[in-house]
Amino acid sequence: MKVSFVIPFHNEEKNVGPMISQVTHYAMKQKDKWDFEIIPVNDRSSDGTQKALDSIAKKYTFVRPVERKKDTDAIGNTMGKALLAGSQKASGNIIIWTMGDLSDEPKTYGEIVNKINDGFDMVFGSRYMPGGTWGSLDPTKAFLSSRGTMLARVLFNLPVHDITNAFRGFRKSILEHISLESSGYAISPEFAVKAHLAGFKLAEVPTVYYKRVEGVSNFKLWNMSVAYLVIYAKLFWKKLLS
Ligand SMILES: Nc1nc2c(ncn2[C@@H]2O[C@H](COP(=O)(O)OP(=O)(O)OP(=O)(O)O)[C@@H](O)[C@H]2O)c(=O)[nH]1
Ligand SMILES: [Mg+2]
Repeated sequence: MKVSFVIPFHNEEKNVGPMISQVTHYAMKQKDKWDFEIIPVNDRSSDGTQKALDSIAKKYTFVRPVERKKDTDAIGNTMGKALLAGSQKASGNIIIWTMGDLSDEPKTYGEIVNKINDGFDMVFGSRYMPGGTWGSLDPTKAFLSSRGTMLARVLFNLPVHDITNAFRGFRKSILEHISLESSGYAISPEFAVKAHLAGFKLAEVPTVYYKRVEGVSNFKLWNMSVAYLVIYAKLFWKKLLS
């Protein structure tokens, strides 16, 4: 079994080193259970992110960065495409999406892998299930993002509580059955809902969210709320017609 950690980075020069060491440190401890690789995906960073990634990749062969220079996305946010590009490069049978600003709890990685080994196809690090917490996340953002999943639970009968967070693990093979259209953060709910509607088994494990300490958030609350609603409307309409 091999786990590919796909990590998006955009202007995260201060977080690149600590993030890659954090994941490496955790994954090395699991070496007797699973092999791993790290696929950082940087696009359009104007700071030293790429330089930092290149120097780490020179030292560690399990770090295989993807650099994406050009993008034509209208809203200028390519986090979704970055996650997909990294996932396509992954050689592991399990992929974990985890954020480059150190917002995810490493202990959750192992819990996600265990759940996938129990037979689930996509497992979320969940801030909103019992036992999970949104930690230092801004309360307005926490409120809206939890409502985002609540709406998906009502519309699509989703069995989990946190799909607006990209943090999750899944079998790489799912990607052969699902095509994703969102380029930005809406890829997170889109992927979850499409996997559920396609019959894949979804589960969740509690996690804690840490607000970034270094760098600047790329997340635009209003744009993203609209993008989430648009993708839900499209998927709901498709469900009604099917
Ligand atoms: N490759 C790539 N990574 C991105 C892009 N936009 C955001 N990211 C990365 O995706 C991760 C999550 O983005 P954040 O800006 O922290 O957004 P967020 O976590 O939803 O928002 P905050 O809670 O405010 O931090 C970070 O590691 C970013 O560097 C992008 O366009 N391309
Ligand atoms: Mg963040």
